[in-house]
Amino acid sequence: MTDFRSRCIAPEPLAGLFCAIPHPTGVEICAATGPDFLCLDGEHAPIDRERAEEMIRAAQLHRVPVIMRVPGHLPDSIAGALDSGADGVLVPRVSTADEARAAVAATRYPPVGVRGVGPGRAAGFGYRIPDYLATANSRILLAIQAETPGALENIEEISTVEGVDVIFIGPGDLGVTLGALGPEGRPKLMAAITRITKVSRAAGKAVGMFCASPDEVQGWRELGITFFLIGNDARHLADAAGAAVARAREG
Ligand code: 3PY
Repeated sequence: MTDFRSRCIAPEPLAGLFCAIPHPTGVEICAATGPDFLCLDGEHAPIDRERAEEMIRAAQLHRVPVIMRVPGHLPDSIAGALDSGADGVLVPRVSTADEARAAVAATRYPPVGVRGVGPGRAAGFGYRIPDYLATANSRILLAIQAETPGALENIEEISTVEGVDVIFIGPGDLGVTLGALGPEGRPKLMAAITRITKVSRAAGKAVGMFCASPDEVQGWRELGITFFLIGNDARHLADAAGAAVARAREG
């Protein structure tokens, strides 16, 4: 079976979900629906290290690849997710090539990077360290988020950083940081997304996008985007619950 990182790089179209409910049950419910991957939201949801490990375990029970959005690009933000067994990380707010290179280094063992060796869950709690060390550098996915004016300006340099696999666009943050909000801001936001996508694809990187709704996917695919995160578990639950109650009240 082709590993998850190879499928992302190919790039194969992939549909994933954010998991923001900080509990393994939410992950199991999402995993049971058969997404291509899950992404635990360690940037915006209250997921501590121990809970992240339980959530990763829940995804793996269903053989669904799982990555974690970490709080930043430095090793102390990234090590815990990988040692807990995540298949990769999504790193927010990468605005320069130096920050992208720091993220690459944090996800790779020496001599390529600076990741520290630990007998964590990923390495069978020490039992499988040699196997894990031999394969981790080539298996771990690194997706970085382009969501700031700096990323837009520096995308030529960022997209050529070796070891970055996916450039993931955060349209919410990009819109806010560019001051491109609402219908009036749409042309500016679209121009920014188009530039990031075209430059990144020309550099051979896969491009990802957050979509609040699956209806957005087709349009982005036509632009060359393949790696999608469609909403999050909390929002899907709220939408379904809200719709059920409204429907019941209609009689
Ligand atoms: C954004 O839209 O800015 C995101 O980061 C999606 O989670």
